Amino acid sequence: MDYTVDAQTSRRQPQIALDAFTRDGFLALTAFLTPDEVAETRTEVARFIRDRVPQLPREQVFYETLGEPDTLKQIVYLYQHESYFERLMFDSKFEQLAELLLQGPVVGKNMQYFNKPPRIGKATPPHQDGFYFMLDPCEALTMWLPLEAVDEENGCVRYVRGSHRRGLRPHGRTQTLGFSQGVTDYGTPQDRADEVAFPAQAGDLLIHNAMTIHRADGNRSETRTRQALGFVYYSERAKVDEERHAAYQKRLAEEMKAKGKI
Ligand SMILES: O=C(O)CCC(=O)C(=O)O
Repeated sequence: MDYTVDAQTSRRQPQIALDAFTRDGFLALTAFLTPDEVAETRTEVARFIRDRVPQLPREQVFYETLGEPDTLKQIVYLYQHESYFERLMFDSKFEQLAELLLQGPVVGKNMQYFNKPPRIGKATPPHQDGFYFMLDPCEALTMWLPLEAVDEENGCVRYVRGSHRRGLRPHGRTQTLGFSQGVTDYGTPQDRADEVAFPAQAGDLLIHNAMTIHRADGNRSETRTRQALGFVYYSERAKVDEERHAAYQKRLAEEMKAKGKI
C-alpha cells in the first residue's frame, strides 16, 4: 500500500492529510520542500556544524565516537543557536502543518539534527516519543525531514501503523546515545505485520504522532551519510510533568558523562 501524500495535494485538501495521520499515526508527504529549499537548509546545517557545534554544551551534541568529528550523530535545540533554524521552526509551514495535525495551537519544543555516519551509524531503537516527553494528555508530534535520500541501506524510518491507538508500551534503557529508552517487548506478530518502512527523498516530510512506535536500522552503506532534521511540536493542551522531565534529563546527562559518551 502507498502511504504517501503529495505535499501540494495536502495543502489544497488538508483533510486528506489529517485523516491519514489520525488513522495511521503517521503521514508521509512528498516534496514538502523544493530542491532550492533543501539546498539552502543543507548549506545552513553544514555551516552550523562547522561554526557552532564546537561551542555547544557537551550534552547538546552526540558522536558515535567522542573526539571524532566525522562520527557526529545528533545535535539538539538547533533553533536556540541560529536564527535560520528559529525561522524554520516557528511561524513556518512546519508549524502550520503541526497545527493542522494536532488540531489547535502548538508549541515548538525541539529541533534536532540526526545523522547516521556510514558503516557505524547505529540503529534507532523502537520507541514512542511520548515516553520521553512525559505529557498529559500526550498530544504531540515529530516531523522528520530527510536532507538526502534515505532507504533500507542507510537506515530509513519505520513506523508501526495504528500503534498510536494502543497506549504506551513498556520502555527500558538502551545503550544508544540520544535514544536512551526503547520498547522492551518490541517484535510481536502485530508489530511485525504493521511495520511500514519509509524510504524518502530529500525534502519529503515524515510526521508521526508521539504515541506511534518507530525505529530505524543502522547505516550499512560504505559511503552514504543519513542526514535529517527532526521537529517536535506539542499541542498547547499537553502539559509537561516538568519536575520528572528535568530530573530524568539531569540523571541521563550525568550518566553519559560518567561513561565518557558526551
Ligand atoms: O533519526 C532517526 O533514526 C529517528 C528519529 C526519531 O526517532 C525521532 O525523531 O523520534
